[in-house]
Amino acid sequence: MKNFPTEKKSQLQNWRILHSPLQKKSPVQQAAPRQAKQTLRIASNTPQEFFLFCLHAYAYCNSPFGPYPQHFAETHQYPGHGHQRKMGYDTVVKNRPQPLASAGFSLVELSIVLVIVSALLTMLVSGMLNVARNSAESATRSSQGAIRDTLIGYLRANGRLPCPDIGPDGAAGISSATLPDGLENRSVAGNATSPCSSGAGVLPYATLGLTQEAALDGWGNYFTYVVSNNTALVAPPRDWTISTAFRSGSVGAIEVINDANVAIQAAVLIISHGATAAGAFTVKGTQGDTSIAGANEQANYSGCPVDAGSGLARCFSRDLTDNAAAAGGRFDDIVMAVSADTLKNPLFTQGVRLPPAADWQKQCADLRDQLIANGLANRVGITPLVSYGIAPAATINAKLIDPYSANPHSCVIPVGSQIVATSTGTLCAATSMGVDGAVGGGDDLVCTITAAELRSVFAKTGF
Ligand SMILES: [Ca+2]
Ligand SMILES: [Ca+2]
Repeated sequence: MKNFPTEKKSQLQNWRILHSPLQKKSPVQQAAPRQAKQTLRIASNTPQEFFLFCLHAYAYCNSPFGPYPQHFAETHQYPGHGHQRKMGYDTVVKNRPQPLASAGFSLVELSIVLVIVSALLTMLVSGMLNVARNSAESATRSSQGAIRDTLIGYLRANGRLPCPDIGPDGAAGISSATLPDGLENRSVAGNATSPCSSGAGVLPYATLGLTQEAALDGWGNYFTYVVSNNTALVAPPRDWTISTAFRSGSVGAIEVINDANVAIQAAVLIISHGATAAGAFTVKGTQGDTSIAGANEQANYSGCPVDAGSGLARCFSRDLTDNAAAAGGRFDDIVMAVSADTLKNPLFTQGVRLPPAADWQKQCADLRDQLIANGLANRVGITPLVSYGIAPAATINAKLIDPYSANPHSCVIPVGSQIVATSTGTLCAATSMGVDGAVGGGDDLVCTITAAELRSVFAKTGF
């Protein structure tokens, strides 16, 4: 470096050590933050000197070929020496682009890059997992909605709901060796008046006329189906699986406890055991790992054990949590609780069934019509001594079906009962328990047929 002042040589050397990728650096230098552009002021007196500097600085300069070095002139004050004017060229240098092979990263740089990349990956992976989970969850909810609608159709057509499928018909239950066949299981196979083998099991998709796929949740495992089949509680009726037991006033035998610890009554549950599939039955006939299930999940795959207090089958529907220490343990089930009204109301609005009060009144009116028809058919005598035999040959033991109870109420008209012009009193009285399922309480429904009522009809024919 001919004509290159020693002072500048050393300044240059320092700069090279700091910025050249080929130079060995001290740990302190390595840790120094790398800057894309460094400004180094070299008081070069000529452009040639400046260019020479650039070559040795292993750096791009504002070279004589490109943006020119900026001339600077400063006045410095040196104590005792007065003012001195210093002139030269400002050199703006930046690191040379380095060949990839030699492009080194300091440990700090590398770790920053790694942190950023891993953060991005984490975001990406968790985003993908969220998308997958959301999509499986929405597929699950949509399937549950379709199953609920199918159950309403089945109830409309059959006056009852199917029993759960607990394995091939005739087998004791689902095990790894026995795949569910999608057909309901009853104590007497194929006999719809016999009780369910179990109140909980796999959704009986074939009995419902659904495909196997429709019985699978968003994670490809069978939905658990829990149906009210409680015959121990007679009023209100809670067995939905036998047509003679199902009533317009039937209520659910299941309660679902939510996060607020509120019990919601349901007639049917359609349960997905979530991403973990703890306790779920798989298409292979195996059961998902039960050892990872929380206490509430356990209840959900164990057929909702009956709660001693309420006497109802109890299951749980809570927000998703991975926290095993949360009340009820970890939980990722997606539970659709279908209420009695959700199942029955479409039947009422479509006129397939009468709502309870109208149902009771219709039974009462039908009995009244029967007595009138009997009387007219067995009319004896002529005006004014006509008698109408409403039970001339046998006792009429009319069974009025209480929509709010499993028990019928009899209305007995003894043999030989007649209506004459002077007949008074009540011929028949029956009382439904009402929505509370108990006698009294101000909600009972009464059916009363009086002699005066019948006389007023008969009068039109000749009293
Ligand atoms: Ca079956
Ligand atoms: Ca009552």
